[in-house]
Amino acid sequence: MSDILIFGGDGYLGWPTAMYFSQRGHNVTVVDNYFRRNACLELDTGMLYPVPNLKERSKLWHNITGLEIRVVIGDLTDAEFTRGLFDGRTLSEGIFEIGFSGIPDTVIHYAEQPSAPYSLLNYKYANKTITNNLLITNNLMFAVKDLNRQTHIIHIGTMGEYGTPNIDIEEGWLEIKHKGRKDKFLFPRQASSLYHTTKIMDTDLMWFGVRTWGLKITDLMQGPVYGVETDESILDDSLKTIFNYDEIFGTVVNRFITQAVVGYPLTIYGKGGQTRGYLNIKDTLQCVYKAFQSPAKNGELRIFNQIMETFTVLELADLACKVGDSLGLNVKLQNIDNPRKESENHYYNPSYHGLIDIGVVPHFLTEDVMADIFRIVMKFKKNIRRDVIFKGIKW
Ligand code: USQ
Repeated sequence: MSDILIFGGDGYLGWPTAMYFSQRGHNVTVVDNYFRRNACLELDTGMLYPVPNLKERSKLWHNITGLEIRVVIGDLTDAEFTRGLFDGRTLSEGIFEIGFSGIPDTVIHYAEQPSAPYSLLNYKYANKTITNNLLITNNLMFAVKDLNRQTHIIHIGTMGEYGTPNIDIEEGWLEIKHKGRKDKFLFPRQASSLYHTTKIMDTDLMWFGVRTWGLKITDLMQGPVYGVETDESILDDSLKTIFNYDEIFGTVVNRFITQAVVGYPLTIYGKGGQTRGYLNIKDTLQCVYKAFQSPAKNGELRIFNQIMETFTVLELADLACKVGDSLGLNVKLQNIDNPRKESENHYYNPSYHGLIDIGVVPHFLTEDVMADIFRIVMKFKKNIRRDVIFKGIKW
């Protein structure tokens, strides 16, 4: 049994990850300051269904499974608060119950502002994204450096760090030959949003920590995630993760399904040739778990590309159309002027075998899998707000 700290335990991926680890017998503590919920409220993004707060979710989880997920509410940009999670102070202040050693074996770091459009709303949201994301990563790094260098950090990066270069994308590293000599460097990064740029900066911070202090870190370069249910959330409707379909926090597959359900023509940005690597939310959990089971070594920044298959936006729209029609919906598509600055027709050939090599078994986006997500969204059709689907936040 391991002590696992999950930073950002209230988010789309954080809460399902907490249940996944708890179900497998680990001592799980989630930390969150409700950044995402508050941002949804502030920006009036709407949600498919209401989600109980962390304490309520944890109580429900305990009632159903007999297992305990500890909850700490606090702001990880505060270095003292973060350090308290590693040196037993928080324990002595009575936030943790007996059982938590105060020395986590693994920290899973999801506590970041995850939306590209949010980061480009205006300079204030750009600043919030930069300060939140970089301070939390830096606080975590220093806490581990000063208080326990055996803690394995699993950080969620993004495939967006690489952008869409005209060469094959490797898993994190590239060997370069130059004037008869060679060396290995981080793969060139060129993000197309400020949010994605903070993830590049995270990687740079962590690479510094690994080189200088011998920290052990896994950085998972994740593509856009889709889906709702996991094997744990199906135990009760109120254990479902937060599901956004709005322009700011909704990712494209979840958005297209929701749009199809309410008869809103699918919002294909530009030509729709943008290709990305996608994964089911169930695979995020699997990938993080496998990375935890076979940790990086001290002095290693291990990078995996966390995607299972690639699609263009058009391919996703066609799939949503086909599946929606088979469920009796009349799905329409529309090409709208792309509010983002991104290539709409580009080379894309990322490598992504590292996670498979350590045992991940992918779920693919088949018609059946998409139909299951459609059925869940259809159950909540009355909650879907058309006015939050497209606002046109420009880069
Ligand atoms: N897109 C549309 N129509 C829409 C929404 C999106 O055509 O209504 C297009 C976008 O222009 C983009 C693609 O679909 O080309 C993916 O967009 P997205 O909003 O699903 O994903 P993105 O903004 O890239 O960000 C999401 C997560 C982020 C994560 C990233 C992985 O929000 O946290 O890091 O996926 S990746 O894209 O690989 O960088």
